[in-house]
Amino acid sequence: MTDRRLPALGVGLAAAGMALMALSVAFGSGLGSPPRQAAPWGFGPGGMMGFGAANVGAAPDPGSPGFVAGTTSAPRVVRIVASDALRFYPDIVTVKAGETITFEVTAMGMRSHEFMVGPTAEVAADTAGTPEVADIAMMQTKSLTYTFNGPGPFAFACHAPGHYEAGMRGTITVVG
Ligand SMILES: [Cu+2]
Repeated sequence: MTDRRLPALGVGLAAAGMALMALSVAFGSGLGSPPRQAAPWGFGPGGMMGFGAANVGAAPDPGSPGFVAGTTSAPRVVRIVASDALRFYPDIVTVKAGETITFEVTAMGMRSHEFMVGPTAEVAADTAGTPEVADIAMMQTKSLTYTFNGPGPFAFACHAPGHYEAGMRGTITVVG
């Protein structure tokens, strides 16, 4: 598999981008968030970089204009793409201390994935009882809601066989 990683990455990103456009159309007006003026990723030169860094969530991050902290009764939605290249986009999510986040995780490609979130050590060890959604199949979206109490550190990961080892993980940055 290693020798196929690079071409697979390009194809996976292109497919993910196109599918994200469809997602944006489908969900762009949901949840009372401000309407998007434009897709936050690009297809032109540098598009891959822009895509990787883009906030594909439905709502502004902490520190951004319009940010509203998620609560247990009204979680903030963060959308995560799980790619065939065994990566999450974005792979860094910023939350406010104490925030409740609903992760909407889409398997953008042929592979099935899992999404686990919680304290970094437990996520790294795949500890039983750590919040997780499993068997996110091709083009399927599953949701997981989690409240980030305490200073962390927190992380998320896919523990489908071989995926974590290949680097399919992300970090949560908690801000005060
Ligand atoms: Cu995976």
